[in-house]
Amino acid sequence: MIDLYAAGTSNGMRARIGLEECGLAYNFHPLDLGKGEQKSPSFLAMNPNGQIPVIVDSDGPGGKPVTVSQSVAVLLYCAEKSGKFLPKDPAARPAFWQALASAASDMSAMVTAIFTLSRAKDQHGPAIDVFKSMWKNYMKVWDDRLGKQRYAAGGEVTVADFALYGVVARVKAAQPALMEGFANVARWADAMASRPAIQRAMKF
Ligand SMILES: N[C@@H](CCC(=O)N[C@@H](CS)C(=O)NCC(=O)O)C(=O)O
Repeated sequence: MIDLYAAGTSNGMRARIGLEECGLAYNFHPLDLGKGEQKSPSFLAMNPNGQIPVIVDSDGPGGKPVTVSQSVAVLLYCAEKSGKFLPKDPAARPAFWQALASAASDMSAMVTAIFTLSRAKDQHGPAIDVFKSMWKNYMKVWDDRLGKQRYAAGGEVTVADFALYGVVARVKAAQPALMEGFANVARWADAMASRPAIQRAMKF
């Protein structure tokens, strides 16, 4: 059995989407980040960074327990364990790696910067504008790509879609202006949102 420790943030959503989409049974342990539950000694023993998500699989590789943090590592763990959502064709893998890396680094970094600076007590207007502009540049590339192909890495759903959806869904809810003007991303996001596993995963 897998234990998932998460909250309803982009990274928490990613992990839960991975478990639901891959059909892996899990116990869900919601954490209240506002109360600092992610900094408790028992949680820090699982992830010294003090951040969600974390999964603990009592039946990991070789039948041994394993603890995994980092939302994209959790997605890849779920994909490998279930044999789903990783491209099998070697020719399709570079586009997959690229899509996953963009979602994991470019998109997540921009969202973290924008959300963190927006919440800060001090004014950071010019810095936020720089990050919003970078977000829009990345989104323009995603929008062009999703105008030519159905999913993040090509014609099939992969964990890159789940990584990207976690970020896009969170931004759409928290700062909808950042999603304006990207019709192809919006269409893709609607298709992702209609998946039953994603609907189950989003109920935090
Ligand atoms: N790179 C990590 C980032 C994890 C992360 O930033 N988690 C946030 C929520 S989205 C968190 O736990 N924040 C609470 C804190 O830092 O105290 C991942 O992808 O899992």
